[in-house]
Amino acid sequence: MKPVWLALGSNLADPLQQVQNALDALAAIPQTRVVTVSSFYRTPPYGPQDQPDYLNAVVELATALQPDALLDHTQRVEQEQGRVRKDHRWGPRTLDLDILLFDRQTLTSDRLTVPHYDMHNRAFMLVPLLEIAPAITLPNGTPVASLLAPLDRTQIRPW
Ligand code: J1D
Repeated sequence: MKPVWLALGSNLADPLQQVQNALDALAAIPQTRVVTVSSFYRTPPYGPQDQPDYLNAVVELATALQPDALLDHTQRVEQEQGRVRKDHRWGPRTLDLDILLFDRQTLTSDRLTVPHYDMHNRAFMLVPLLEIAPAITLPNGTPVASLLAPLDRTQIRPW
């Protein structure tokens, strides 16, 4: 079993329910268990501002799956749980599951970039990650805490 850190994000009207459903679905992935879940954070949108605040969290999994197989499952969960019915049509995606770190591996493929390509800019990923793994490092040895140091984290609050 290898440790994996996943970021969860939702800005649905009821993101708490979205994220709780996602955690249940993650716990049901074969050869995988949920080890630790961070607190839930309320974070202002990064990027386009004309949208609601997000609920962000990070979960540590232990998995015997290969990275691509785990991604198949997380993308399935996004599809199944991350859409809401609106006027009989599938609404926009409301759940994001991003693989931040997969053991100590560095991966670059069409589907997957690990460590996550933009985590160094995203305090909403780094704050919950460091809550549950304060001493964690990137595969190249860089402490994740040093990525957070230059970022503004003042807007990241408890949900
Ligand atoms: C896609 O790229 C996936 O579908 C995969 O196929 C692939 N991928 C590559 N590397 C991956 C990896 N390490 N983990 C998972 N998938 C990987 C995903 S992606 C899409 N999408 C980029 C996002 C989604 N989130 C947002 O857009 N602001 C706050 N406060 N909180 C948020 O959660 N999320 C945002 C934005 C709108 C930017 N702002 C946010 C939040 O990043 O990596 O191509």
